Amino acid sequence: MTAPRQKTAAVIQDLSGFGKCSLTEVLPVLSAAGVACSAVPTAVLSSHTGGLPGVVKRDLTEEIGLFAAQWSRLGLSFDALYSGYLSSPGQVQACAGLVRTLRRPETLLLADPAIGDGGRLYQGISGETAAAMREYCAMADVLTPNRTEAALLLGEPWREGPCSQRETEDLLRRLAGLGPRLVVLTGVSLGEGLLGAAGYDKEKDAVSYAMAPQVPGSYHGTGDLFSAALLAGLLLPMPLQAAMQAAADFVSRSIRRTYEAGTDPRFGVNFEQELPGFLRALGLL
Ligand code: PXL
Repeated sequence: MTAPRQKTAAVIQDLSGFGKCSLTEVLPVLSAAGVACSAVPTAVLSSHTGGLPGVVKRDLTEEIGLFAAQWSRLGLSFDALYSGYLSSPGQVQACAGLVRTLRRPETLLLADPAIGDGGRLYQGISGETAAAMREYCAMADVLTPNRTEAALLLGEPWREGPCSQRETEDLLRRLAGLGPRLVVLTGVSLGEGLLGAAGYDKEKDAVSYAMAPQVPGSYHGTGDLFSAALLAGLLLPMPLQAAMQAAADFVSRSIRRTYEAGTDPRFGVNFEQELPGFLRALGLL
């Protein structure tokens, strides 16, 4: 018997030295799930910008196209391209160029439009970057916004508080209208003490939910962690709802561990020690 071919992914986002987000989360999660990863660091930062002062940053926007050109000359292709946080319109456009260069018909493009949370754009993300992200997201197969990003992508005002199931499903359909065939909206609650995601498959016109216990507080990097875990499941391949549930449980348990340890929420969550449980949920252990 021949072993199934190893899946491959290229991850396009920043390398933030401290604070666990972007590449320092996405690469270990995908690698643990058996995916061979390549990385396009769009910038190198001393830490993420979510409440940690004095960040030192080196932008690598120009290198994005150069990476794509070399990889294209090498004849490389990937089962998935995954883009996350991109910090300027030029960086979003460079990422779109890389996608156009490296994407094949069978490549799954996951775009996590990491532009905001809590009703606001992230510090340093401009309205122009958000507009460029909206245009770029039309290319994606899978879109994974949180509720703030969903409102920003659709140009709608932010509304605090829970969203009804009807409103959520309407939102999913409108996000799919931007282009992606799968939309997974995070930060959705189907009841007191639960938090998770709502998914929409445009081809099947099917909505599904995945809920996990909600942990108090707001922890940095959990959106990146969720999208990485979702992609690991989708590449197995696993059905959308099962991949969403495994990702929601993994994120919830990682936050629980961090909360119980009393770690500063800006320092990122302890996902490392939850990786074995996540791999069991994927049927890999
Ligand atoms: O997790 C999103 C993210 C990624 N990268 C950097 C960030 C943020 C959110 O603030 O600052 C550098």
